[in-house]
Amino acid sequence: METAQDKYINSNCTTENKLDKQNSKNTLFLSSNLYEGMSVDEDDQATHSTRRNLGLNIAWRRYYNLTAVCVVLLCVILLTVVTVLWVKYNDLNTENNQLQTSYNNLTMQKEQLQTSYNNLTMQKDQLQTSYNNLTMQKDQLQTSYNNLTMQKDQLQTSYNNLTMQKDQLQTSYNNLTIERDQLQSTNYDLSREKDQQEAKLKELTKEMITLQARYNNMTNKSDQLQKEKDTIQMNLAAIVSHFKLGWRYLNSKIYYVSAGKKTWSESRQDCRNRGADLAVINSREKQDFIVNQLSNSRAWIGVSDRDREGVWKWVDGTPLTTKFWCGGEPNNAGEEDCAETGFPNRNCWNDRNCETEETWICEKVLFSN
Ligand SMILES: [Ca+2]
Ligand SMILES: [Ca+2]
Repeated sequence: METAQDKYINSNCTTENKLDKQNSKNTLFLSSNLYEGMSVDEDDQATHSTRRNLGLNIAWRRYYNLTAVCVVLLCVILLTVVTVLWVKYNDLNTENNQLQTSYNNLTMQKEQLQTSYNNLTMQKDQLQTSYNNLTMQKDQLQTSYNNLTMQKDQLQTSYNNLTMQKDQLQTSYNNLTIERDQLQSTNYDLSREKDQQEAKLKELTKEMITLQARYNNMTNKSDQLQKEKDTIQMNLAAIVSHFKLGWRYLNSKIYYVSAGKKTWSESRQDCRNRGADLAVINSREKQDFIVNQLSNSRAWIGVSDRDREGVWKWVDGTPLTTKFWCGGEPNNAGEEDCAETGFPNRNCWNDRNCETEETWICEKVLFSN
């Protein structure tokens, strides 16, 4: 694209070419006139050389003068034209310089404007970005504002409810204050009564502790009595059940007198089969009791010297300390290693052969004392 500077330069070149052409035309015009005048003078000289030599010097002189005048005029005209052209050239040059200066100024202004335009464009982009950001922030703030407005409405509602509740509580507080004052007026009397009641309560508490201790003791005794009662009932039931089977009771033990007769060993085995053993007689009371149960019949008891002659030992492993031997017994007459009792009208023992068959008496511990 052709710039303004290029157009200006072309216009100056065109102007300069026109001036050169005009000068060339003027020069050719003057030269043609000069040559044309000189050709006429040569023809006159060739054709009328005789006339010129003879007397036409006046005409030649006139022509010469005329030519000189013409030359002078031409010089004046040329000088005038050159002067005018010089003035115009200077004017054009001055104008050209002014235009060049204006062009430079305009170029500089254009560059400044371009720079300003670029800056403004950049600022505009920045402003557009800022505007977008501000728009987004504004939307967010609008959303926050709407949320805060909704929360504010909710808080306002809550505040109104709380205010109403506060008024109700204030009313209740006032009523309670009145009641409190009334209660305080009677508090003194109640305090005195309370002190008296507390004193009574302490006494009652002591009595209650004492009674509680007595109650606990009674309860323990009651429990013990209940246990004893249960034990007695259980033992009584056991005694009754054994009594129905022919057993008899004495001091926590029961005794059974057989209906048939066996040797000492068979008799002991029968007692073991009944959960008992042959009777161990270690007291007068038991001796008398057993003899009474036998009704004057002889029966095996649980003592022998079968392991070692002369060393009598009970079936429970205890040694023989309390003895109720009849007079002269034990005499081991014919290898007698087992003992019997229940002689008619004789409350004593006799040693006898163990293989003899006779009645026996069993003893069972029913319960421990
Ligand atoms: Ca013996
Ligand atoms: Ca004997």
